[in-house]
Amino acid sequence: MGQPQAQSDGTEAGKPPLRVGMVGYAFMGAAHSQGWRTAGRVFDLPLNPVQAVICGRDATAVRAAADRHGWASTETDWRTLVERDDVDLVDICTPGDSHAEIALAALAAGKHVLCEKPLANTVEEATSMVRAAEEAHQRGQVAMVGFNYRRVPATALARRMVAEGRLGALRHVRVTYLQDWLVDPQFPLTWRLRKEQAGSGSLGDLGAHIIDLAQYLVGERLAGVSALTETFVRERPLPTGATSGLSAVSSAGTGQVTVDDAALFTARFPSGALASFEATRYATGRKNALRIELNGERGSLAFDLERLNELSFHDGTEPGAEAGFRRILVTEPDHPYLDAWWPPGHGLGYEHTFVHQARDLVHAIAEGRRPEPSFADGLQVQRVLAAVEESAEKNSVYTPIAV
Ligand code: SOE
Repeated sequence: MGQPQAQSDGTEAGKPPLRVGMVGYAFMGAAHSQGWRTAGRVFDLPLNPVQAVICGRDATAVRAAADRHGWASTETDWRTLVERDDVDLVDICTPGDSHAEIALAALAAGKHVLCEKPLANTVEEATSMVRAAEEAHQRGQVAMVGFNYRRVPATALARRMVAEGRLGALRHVRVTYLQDWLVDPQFPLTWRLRKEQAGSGSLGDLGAHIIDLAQYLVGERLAGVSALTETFVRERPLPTGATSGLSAVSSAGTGQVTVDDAALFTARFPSGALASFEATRYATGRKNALRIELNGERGSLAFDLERLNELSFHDGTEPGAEAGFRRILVTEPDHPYLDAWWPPGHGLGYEHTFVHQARDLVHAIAEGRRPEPSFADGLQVQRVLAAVEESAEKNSVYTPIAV
């Protein structure tokens, strides 16, 4: 007795609910659903997440998504969802061209907001979102941008080790995010390849992740960039019907690709570390290879998303004859997030990052504090993306990042 009672939906009674309304139900919608469904079952949360309503334009498809992912009801117009009295938080999992409009309406309606990355398609949109989020914060609302790779236990541990000074002053930050789903020139022209919907290509989709992750690990914001971007295949077949995740079927007719296929840039951190970034959808054989290596005067750390339960650490203060990179298996209960999960050695995966994201957001809401990453953090990443585009247009001219 005295313990919270489990309800039939597996969450705990006796806690105030946090009723979530999600807009979008494709790849990211499915991933965020996992997060909301599981966070309250694994972690002892101050609020009880409830999957109240999911929204999509196709009534049949959104009903199927609700049944599959555990949502209690459906809407086909996001405007109705954001006005519903039984929604406390709006989770935006749509393409970037609708982020600002939905977020502004949700904040105006008194809701907390979680918005998938990148925060918006332009700096202007992101700026308006930050302004609205700051005003809403005065009313007790919370707004977070979804950079889920901060929530891999190994990256959170890397951040802790850098902050503790285990690497000393940083000299190099080397980051790549490599996928290959566009290698086939017959892959159709989905929304991710259209500037008006996606904002940019590999840059905003993959580059945004590695910019955020690098800045999070280093604990500083980039000062300026020199960039190259390229669109290797400029015309592609048009898709037929719905696209799912990264796959789609093509039909007759072609259209113009209006985003970058790959983006490369070098950058400076204010404390002097040099950084290099590469984001591409053309790295044949690489599926979701996000890798980061940090070299400091006392040691180095390396992480690879395709081996996400591991961190490589070289302690440069050890005697040279015995020193070398060693593998830290990040599954111990005193590693970030892991005290709530399985015994040591029983690793986690991609989907758990969304569970951790939901957990952290629930805590921020209950405590009334700004979450990390905030909309302001999302805006700053947007400014880096804009500087990369500007530099690439000017043949790699070093471009300072606006503050
Ligand atoms: C597609 O490139 C994608 O799904 C991104 O949009 C996600 O943010 C990333 O986590 C995986 O790849």
